[in-house]
Amino acid sequence: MNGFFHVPAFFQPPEQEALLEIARTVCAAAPLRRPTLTNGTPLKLTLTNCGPWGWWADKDGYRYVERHPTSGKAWPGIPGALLRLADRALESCGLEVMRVDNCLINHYAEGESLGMHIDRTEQDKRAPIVSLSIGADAEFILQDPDGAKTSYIIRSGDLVVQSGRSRGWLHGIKRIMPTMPNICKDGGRINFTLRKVLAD
Ligand code: MD3
Ligand code: FE
Repeated sequence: MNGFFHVPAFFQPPEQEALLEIARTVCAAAPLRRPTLTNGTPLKLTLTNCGPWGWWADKDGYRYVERHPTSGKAWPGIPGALLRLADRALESCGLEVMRVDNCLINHYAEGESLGMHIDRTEQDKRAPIVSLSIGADAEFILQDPDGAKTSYIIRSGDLVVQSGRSRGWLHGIKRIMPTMPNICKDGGRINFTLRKVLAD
């Protein structure tokens, strides 16, 4: 297998509400900001982070930083409930639990998207990535090295885990679909990715 797991309905509405509350709390301390490509083009999503390391992108490149780009404050800690969900997610896929030192929180408003890319900013490029989604449905595209694309509809409560070979594959969010009901009252989608950034 390629190490790609999509688990529909991995977590239920009460936990989805709990993740929404976590996103609100993190955003109050570390507001959502819009990154840019190195050429200055804004990305079609906003993001924030919790944990010792936070992903950020601007004219200086794609990297993990210890401080919020505009407030200059350290990122808030990763809530225990989120770390426990990551453990549960890895166990459910038969993977070893890992030390998580970043949670990237992506917010997609209606009409936003994420172009095809490979996640290679992490020092440890083999550690799995655990992804939890709430809010609107999204079309996710995964492309294998032969160029073959597979499309997945990712819904509120779904888990995606990237490990093994597919960890290094191109992927993106093609579109956010109008979704009712949607616990994100603005009609958007929030994706949490839990990562091990630093190698041991
Ligand atoms: C497949 N986010 O933040 S998460 C990202 O739903 C990102 O917001 C998407 O891609 C989102 O970088 C997808 C699931 C995911 C994460 C990493 C991957 C899928 C992946 C790395 C390689 C292949
Ligand atoms: Fe990615």
